[in-house]
Amino acid sequence: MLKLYTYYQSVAAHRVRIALNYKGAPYQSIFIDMDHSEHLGEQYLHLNPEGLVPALIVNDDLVITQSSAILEYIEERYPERPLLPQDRELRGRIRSLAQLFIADMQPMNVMRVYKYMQDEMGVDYDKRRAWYEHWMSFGFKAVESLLANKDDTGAFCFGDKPTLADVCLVPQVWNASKYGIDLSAYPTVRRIYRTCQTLSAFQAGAPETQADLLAQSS
Ligand SMILES: N[C@@H](CCC(=O)N[C@@H](CS)C(=O)NCC(=O)O)C(=O)O
Repeated sequence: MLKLYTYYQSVAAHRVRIALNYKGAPYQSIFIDMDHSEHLGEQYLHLNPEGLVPALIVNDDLVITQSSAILEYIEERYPERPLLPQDRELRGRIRSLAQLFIADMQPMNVMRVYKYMQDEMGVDYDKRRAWYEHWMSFGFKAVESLLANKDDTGAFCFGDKPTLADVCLVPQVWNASKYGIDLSAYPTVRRIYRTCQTLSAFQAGAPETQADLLAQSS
């Protein structure tokens, strides 16, 4: 069975959980407590020397890191419920939007960057917060303009079925909502987010339903 090293609040792990659940792929979650720096412990660094979550373990020994590589692996291994369509050009556009979240937005919003800003550069909370708000608005503005009033935009980012783009949109919106970013200027983004939330795969991948969070409140 696949094993996923995950942490409930990790945006990158959130994407992977949604995809695994959408495919109905059996997997075991192994929780990494990032609040207590478990991702920087010797055991986890042995798996992923970058100390970043998620990591997927295949056949008990192969480690795949990088959420976009993991998503592509899942798509190839479980083609039955595709998250990428047959149409090559459309696949290119879906990957492009997915990368906007994976490669451009999320890296502006990671613990190690904030820690470095705070501990090594003396950047105070308000300035770190301004950085986060700036890059999230910058990203969501671009996403809204790519999706609003476009023929291809349907109930989801591309048409009426979820794709990798939706799998990547939802965790970034979840994160922004949790940290109080005003999303009112992005109605299409919010509408698609709400539609995704009605699907069981997205619910099962959500931070609120993860055992590591539930264990904290029990
Ligand atoms: N490019 C990586 C990024 C992974 C990443 O940034 N993970 C965050 C959680 S969302 C993390 O582990 N951060 C730990 C840290 O910043 O120290 C991917 O897409 O998998």
